[in-house]
Amino acid sequence: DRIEIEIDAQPFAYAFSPAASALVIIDMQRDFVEPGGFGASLGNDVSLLQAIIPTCQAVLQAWRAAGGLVVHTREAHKADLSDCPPAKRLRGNPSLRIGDQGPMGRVLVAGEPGNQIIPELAPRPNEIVVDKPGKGAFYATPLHAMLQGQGITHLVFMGVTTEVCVQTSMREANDRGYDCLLVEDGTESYFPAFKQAAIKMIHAQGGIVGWTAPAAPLIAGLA
Ligand code: TIU
Repeated sequence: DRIEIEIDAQPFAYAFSPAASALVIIDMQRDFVEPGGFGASLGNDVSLLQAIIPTCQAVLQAWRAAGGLVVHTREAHKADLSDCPPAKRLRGNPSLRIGDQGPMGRVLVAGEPGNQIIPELAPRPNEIVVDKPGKGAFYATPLHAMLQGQGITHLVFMGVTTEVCVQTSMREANDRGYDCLLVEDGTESYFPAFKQAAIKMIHAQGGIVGWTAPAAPLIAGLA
């Protein structure tokens, strides 16, 4: 399992071995992708995010076929909200606050219907699911220790939203020494201009945060 795959990416080619890499799918939960959840409560049009689901499915299928580790994250708080800072809960003027009862259960609370990964990308029993109280996947979670325990050095990111939880997680990962690739058409924002800007920020300055590439060369490389 030392095979190295090299794919065309920005700002230069990205090389990884599936055995030392994880696919990290950020927050593809109903709260952000379906009407009535947290994303919608903030005033966003969630249909934009639904468009990436087929691409995410295709990458996930190729990754699983190559035998790579898969990590799914969920932005999730404990039922007593002890891990939700008041600053996060009280900011702004959402129609529903974190912990409030909404159409898909309590907003952004672990175990509620809205907090589940969408069925199209449902985790398998052998895959890691990380509940994260912050925007970043490494803050207050066991993710880094789990990845280190499995010898993971490279992370391929997909999910939502590009400039919030995906970019925050990728920056956290970069600072922890991982070589990170963002799948450009496997991520989306409620603000298309922010997605484009985030992609440019990540690979500017010689890959200051990492690499970006479309799904097609990644899928071809894994085949
Ligand atoms: N609001 C928004 O764009 N995103 C979040 O609150 N969480 C994630 O990105 N997952």
